[in-house]
Amino acid sequence: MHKQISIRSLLLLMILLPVCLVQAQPSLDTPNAYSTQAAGDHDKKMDWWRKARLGMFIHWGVYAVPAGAYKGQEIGGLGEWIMHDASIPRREYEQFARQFNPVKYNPEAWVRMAKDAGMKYIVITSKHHDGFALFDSKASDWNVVKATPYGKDLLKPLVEACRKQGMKLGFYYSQANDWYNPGGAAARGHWDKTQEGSMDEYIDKVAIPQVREILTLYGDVVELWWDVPTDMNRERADKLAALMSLQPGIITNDRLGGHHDGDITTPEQYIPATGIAGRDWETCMTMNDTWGFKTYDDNWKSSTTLIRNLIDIASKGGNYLLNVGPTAEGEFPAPIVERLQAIGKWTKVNGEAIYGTTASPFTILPWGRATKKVEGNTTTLYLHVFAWPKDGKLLVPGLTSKIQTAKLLANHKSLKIATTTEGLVIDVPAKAPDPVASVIVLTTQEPLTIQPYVIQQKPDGALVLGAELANIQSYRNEGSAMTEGDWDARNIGYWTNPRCWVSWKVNILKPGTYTIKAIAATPAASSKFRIEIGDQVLNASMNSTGDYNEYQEVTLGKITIDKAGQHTIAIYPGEGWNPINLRQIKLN
Ligand code: FHN
Repeated sequence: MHKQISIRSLLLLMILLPVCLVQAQPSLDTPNAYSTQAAGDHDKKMDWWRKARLGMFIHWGVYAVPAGAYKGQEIGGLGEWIMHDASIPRREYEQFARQFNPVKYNPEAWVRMAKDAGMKYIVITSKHHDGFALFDSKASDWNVVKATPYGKDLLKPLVEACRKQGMKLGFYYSQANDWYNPGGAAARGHWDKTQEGSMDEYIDKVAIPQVREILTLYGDVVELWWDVPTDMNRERADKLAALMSLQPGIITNDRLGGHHDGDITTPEQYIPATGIAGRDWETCMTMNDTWGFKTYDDNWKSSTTLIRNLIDIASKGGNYLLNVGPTAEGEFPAPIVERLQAIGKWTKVNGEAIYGTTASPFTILPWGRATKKVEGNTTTLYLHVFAWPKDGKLLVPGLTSKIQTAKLLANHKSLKIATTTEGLVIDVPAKAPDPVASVIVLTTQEPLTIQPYVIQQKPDGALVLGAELANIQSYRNEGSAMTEGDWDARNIGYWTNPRCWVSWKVNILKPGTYTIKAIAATPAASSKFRIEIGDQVLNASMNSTGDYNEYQEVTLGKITIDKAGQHTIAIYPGEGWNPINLRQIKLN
């Protein structure tokens, strides 16, 4: 499992926070791309993207040559940040370009692999923070044609392959951070005199012409993926935003800076707990721990995790932009190919339950996720079952609408159903059709009625409140509480915002005084929070467990519940709160 939050993500949050504040009070005098469009036009523009659900991100550049090592030393962090992280002088970094010769580059094969995985669009880094352009730029010689032995534009054949295979293509462009072209920004300042210059000049002479190039030389560009708005004041951002008129229908993200919030919000390396209300959003994520290729990063997420992430994201109404970091020779590393194939195998059978669906109507499903489609007066619910029931009965808690049909998506076999006071019970075969996620399709002509999920106290008095059963109150883009990790070991993580809180609805059979324990982790010296049940409040705290991944059982104190029946148990950050990963609360 990956770390809860990296320093870099924190930096990004800090950079984005002012953007969020501006978003709360949109400026009316200077329109942004989103606000200039009528709602109907905007929906039309977003239509293909909302149906797509899965895309491929490609981070490729000169950094694939050092591939994470410099002067014989492994440089920690992200592969594409090596120039910055190892403070490599410009002249030395240029040597890597002289070795960048991707003779095995086969864009036809790349697009085929994306397509076979079920991906509907590709976004490639036309220029990353090292300033190196993958295209034949007239604005800077620091590009693949002029600075490498390969000498050919890398975007052109990709555009061609996408056109042939019906794949949509978008470009990532690092508009502010540029560690090569003079005047470009750098997160912790320049380390080489030759980087220095005027940022306004850099914007006018490099960024603007280059963005114009990528928007005019390559046909339809579906997405402009800005990244990291360091020092992007309103004036600089406005100039770049104005270029979007070169590609009517282009979708932009929220990372340009200035007052531009774009069309989509882009959680990085995490899945928001409850989606992002009122916004289109796209989680971008690596398959291991780096975007750009590193020879020694073997911390691969399993195919199961990636497929379940896709389902989780679709169930919250978002898109998944999954990253590939090709080698300097132009190949996808074998673990990536293997994962793309596994994703493709699953989407081939179950794509109907992903593409063109909308978010789940359920807040909590103890065994997996759901997606939905509405056509005319028919609602189709797709139940993605991760934890297949051992007793052959799948309870869909709280679902009381009359269901017309129930079948397995994999083989279209009908399933027997019964409506009970607890919800819909589906008779399922003993063995899951797919151990990763099996999809059951329900249809109804009735409006959906779903009762809230209530956790029942066990006959022995124990009450287990798992992360997967929590109602999570999180806030868009400000850091949020969310469940993450493997299905059987999930936690509420990224709980960086003290305004976020979590709760569980429970049914107490036996009133009494209970000891509350948590399974949790935090690297902070301590963290303080409040547990509330009705008017009972327990001020609790935990000490450091050493790391976000080091879970310990901690006793938090006692609380009295004096009445049987339904209660809400909530946890709020208190004075002295520090982020924690919370896997479980238990009352005994
Ligand atoms: O710094 C970059 C990073 O290298 C990578 O490109 C990611 C992808 O979303 N964006 C930035 C960090 O937010």
